[in-house]
Amino acid sequence: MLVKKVFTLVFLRKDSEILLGFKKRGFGVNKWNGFGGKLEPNESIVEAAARELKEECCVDVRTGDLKNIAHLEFTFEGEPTLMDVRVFSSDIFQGIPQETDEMRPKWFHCDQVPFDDMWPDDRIWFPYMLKGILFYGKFHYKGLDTILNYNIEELESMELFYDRHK
Ligand code: 8OG
Repeated sequence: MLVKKVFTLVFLRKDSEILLGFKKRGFGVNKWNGFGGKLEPNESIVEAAARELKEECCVDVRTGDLKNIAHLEFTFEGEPTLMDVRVFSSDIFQGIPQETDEMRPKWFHCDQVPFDDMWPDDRIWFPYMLKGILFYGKFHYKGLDTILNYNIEELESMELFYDRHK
């Protein structure tokens, strides 16, 4: 039996750029990624997404301006945890990204995403996100560097996907 843990992941977009943060500590340290983390008690997923964005790079976003664009699942060989990552995007936000204890934010042109310094799965699914295709991605890892297998399913709607996966 896998124990599911839910995480959020937010990408801000501006013109042809995407905001990434260089993780300074914890899980995924020294990698560029979107902003996110675990839910707090009594918090909805989208509330957690907005809170984590604020905590990690000092930018405010209204929950109604966060668009759920993907569902990712990560499993690790020999480990009982399933990481359930809800991915959001927004081009409406308030404030200028600031460095915090956890993240150093930087805007990247969408053609210059630093995949060599990111999770190995990101180079597989970013193209879907950057083309605006909704998707469900599953990745099975051995350790933290090797993808043993994966699958990506394009989705017509996230609502229909979650209806199916209730
Ligand atoms: O709270 P913490 O910072 O540990 O949360 C982990 C964050 O990293 C969360 O936003 C989900 C995200 N994340 C993973 N695995 C992967 C991955 O393989 N690729 C990307 N882009 N993000 C990931 O946990």
